[in-house]
Amino acid sequence: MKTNRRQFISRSTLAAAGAISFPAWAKNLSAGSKPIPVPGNIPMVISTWNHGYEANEAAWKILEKGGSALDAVEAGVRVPEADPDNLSVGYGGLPDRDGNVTLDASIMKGNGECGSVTFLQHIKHPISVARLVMEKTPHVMLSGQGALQFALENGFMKENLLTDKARKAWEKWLEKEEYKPVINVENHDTIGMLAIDKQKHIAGACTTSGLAYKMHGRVGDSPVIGAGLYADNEVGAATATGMGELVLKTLGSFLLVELMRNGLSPQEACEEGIRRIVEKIPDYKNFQIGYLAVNTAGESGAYAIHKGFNYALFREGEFELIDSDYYLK
Ligand code: SD4
Repeated sequence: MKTNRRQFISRSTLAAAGAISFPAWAKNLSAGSKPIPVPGNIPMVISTWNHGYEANEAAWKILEKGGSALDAVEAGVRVPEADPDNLSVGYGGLPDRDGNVTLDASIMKGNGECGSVTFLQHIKHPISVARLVMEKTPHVMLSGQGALQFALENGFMKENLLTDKARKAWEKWLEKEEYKPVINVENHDTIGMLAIDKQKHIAGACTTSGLAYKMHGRVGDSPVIGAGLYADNEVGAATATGMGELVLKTLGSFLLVELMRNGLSPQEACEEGIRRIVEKIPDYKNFQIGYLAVNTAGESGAYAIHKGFNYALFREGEFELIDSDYYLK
């Protein structure tokens, strides 16, 4: 799939034929109080990068049947998690500098329930462990050995996640041992996914093997609720990809949702989130960050520091891979 062009795949002529009716709930919204939904905007799912397209396909199957946003985002991000050719999520992810694949993931419902795992090893689907943390424990976050123990107790299999491809890449890296994140390349492909279901519930998921060749024990933004992911049924949701330290320093996803709560559109919120990084972080030019946001009306926004961030957007009659706008022109 090409990254540099918009793809339109029309799956439905219903919208064109006027067969989609304006949702009943939308009629109750008064102008000015909340965004007026565009007919057909919901259900919808949006996610980061090229691999978001295949992930959205899995999520969409659930959403179009009336399934929950939570089930959709979990099923969606499991696709890149299981893909051995994806060097930045789950199985096949590039290891830390000591050769360990360590995973971070979070999941959140718009009612505020959330769960996450950090620094988890040997489990192919950290997002499903994060969901169980949310559903079965009194906690939000489990880390490292404890997260692994919890996963094993709940029937997950212990696996070797370091593929030959990732091991070879790491061995090549060891020749120079130079730690330099490359903008938009191999270590910036976390999947962050946001969905709204037919019942207007919002959910998000974010999962990653983190930065390639990071220090052992490093945890990024993706499993930190409010940093890599945030969702609120009353406002919308946001997710982040890129150099997690910048997102952590500005608590990016929570910031975006609060900006939307204060009246900004998803696009304006993403731009303001990037502007915050630009203002606060002197060497921001050396790093890429991509933000995605949606509001309750199913409107979406995206913005990045550098050129090269793209995302997949699915809603009825609209299935696209889109290049994001960016700050450094
Ligand atoms: C991290 N934000 O661990 C993640 C990496 C990422 O695309 O987004 N890669 O910092």
